Amino acid sequence: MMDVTGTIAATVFNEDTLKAYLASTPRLSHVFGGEVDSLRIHEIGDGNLNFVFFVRGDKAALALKQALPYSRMSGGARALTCERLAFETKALQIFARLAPAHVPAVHHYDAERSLMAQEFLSPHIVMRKGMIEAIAYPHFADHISTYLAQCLHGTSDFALAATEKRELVADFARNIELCEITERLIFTEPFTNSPNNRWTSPALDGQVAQLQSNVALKLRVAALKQKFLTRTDALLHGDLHSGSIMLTPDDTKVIDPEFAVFGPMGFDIGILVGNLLLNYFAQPAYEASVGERGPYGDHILAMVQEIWSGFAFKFAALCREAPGDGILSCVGLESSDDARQGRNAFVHAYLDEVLQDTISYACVEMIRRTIGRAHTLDYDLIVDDGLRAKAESASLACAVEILARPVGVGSITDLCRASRDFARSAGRQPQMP
Ligand code: SR1
Ligand code: MG
Repeated sequence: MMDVTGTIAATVFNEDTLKAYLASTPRLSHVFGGEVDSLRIHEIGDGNLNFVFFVRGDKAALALKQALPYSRMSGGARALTCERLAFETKALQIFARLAPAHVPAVHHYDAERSLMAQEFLSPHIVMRKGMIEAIAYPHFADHISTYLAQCLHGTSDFALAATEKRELVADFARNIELCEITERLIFTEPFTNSPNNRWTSPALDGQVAQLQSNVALKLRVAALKQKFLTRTDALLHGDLHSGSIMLTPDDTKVIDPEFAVFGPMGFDIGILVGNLLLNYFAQPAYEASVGERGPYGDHILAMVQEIWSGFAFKFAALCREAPGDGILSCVGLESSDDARQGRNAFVHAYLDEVLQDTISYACVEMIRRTIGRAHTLDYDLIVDDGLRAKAESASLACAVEILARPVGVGSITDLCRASRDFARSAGRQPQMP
C-alpha cells in the first residue's frame, strides 16, 4: 500500500502478525491465559476510517482497533495521522469513568502501533442495523440519556474546575484533522456544489438546487458551524450516530469517539436524534405490507422524545447533586431557597439553548447524510430507488422547513410532529418511474 507521499505506509495487521503481537504483549496475552495460537481473529471493520479485529479465545475475547496513516475508505489515497486513535482512547477513558454502564472498557493502547484493545461486546449489534430490522429497544432512551447527561455534565463547567477544564479543552483542540472532516462534511460541502456530494438523482435534483441557493438556510448553517467551532461547553463524542452505538434490547454501549472535541452539547444530541429520524423516514421502504412498520415508527419518535426529556431531567439533577468544582458551586449558591431556585432557573435556561441546538444540528445531520459525501445505511440499503427517493425527499424537506423556523421556539414534540407529517405526506408509493 502506497500512501500519498509515495512511501510505504504502515500495514494492516493480519492473523499471523496480530498473534505475534499479542504473544509479545503480556497485558494482552494474559487476557487469553497465554493461549494465543488458538485464537480466532477476524477483521470486521465497516467504518470509514479504521480497521477492527475481533479476537476470540475459548474463555475471553477482545476488540482491537487499528488506525493506519490514511482513511480506510480512501484505500490509502487520503493521508490521516494515526493520532486519531489517541484522541479516541483518551475520550473513551474519560467517558468510561463518567458513564461506566454505557462505555466499553479500554484494556490497552499502543501509540507506536496505533492499536487499541477494548472490551468485546457480545451479543451486541450496531444500532443502525438493529433499527433497519425493526428491533425494539425499550431501554435505549433511558440508557443514552444517562450517558449523555453523565458525559456532557461531567466534562462541562457545571462539574469541572476551570483549570482542569481548560487543560482538557486544550488537549482535544489538537484533534484538528477529524474536526476538519466534521466541519467540511456536515457544515460546508452539502450546501455547496462540492464534487463530493451525491444524492438520488434525478429525483432529488430540484430539492438540492433549491437548498443550495437558499441564502437564509446557508446563514443558519453558518451560525451552527460557528457555534460548533467556538463553543467549548463539554467534551463531545463528535460522531454520535446509530453506527457508534452497540446494543442489545437490555444494554447500550457507545463506541468510536474518535471525533471527540469540546463543543456545544446540542451537537451530540442532535446528531443522534437526526440519525434516529433518518431511520424513521426510511421505515416505510422496508415494509412487506403497507403500514407494517407504523408501530416501529411510533417507537422511534417516542425514543426521540424520551431521549430529550431524560437528558434534561438527569442533567438538571446532576447540576443539583454533583456540582463538583463547577460554576454553580464556586459562587456559593447552595445555601438558601432563593439560591436553589435561581440555580434551577439558570440550568433550565441553559437547557433551553441546548434543546434549540439539538433540533438544529439534527436537521443539518439529516441533510448531510442525504446529499453530502457520507450517507447512511438506513437509506443506502433500500433497494427500490423510488422508495428511497420518497424517504430522502421527505426527510430533506422536513429538515429544511424546521431550520427555516424562527430560532429559539422549537420543541422536541414539534420536531417529531413535523417528521410524522412529512413522512405521511410522502406516502408509501414510489414516485419515480
Ligand atoms: C471520512 S469520514 C466520513 C464520516 O464518517 C464518520 O462516521 C463521520 O460521520 C464522518 O463525517
Ligand atoms: Mg466512527
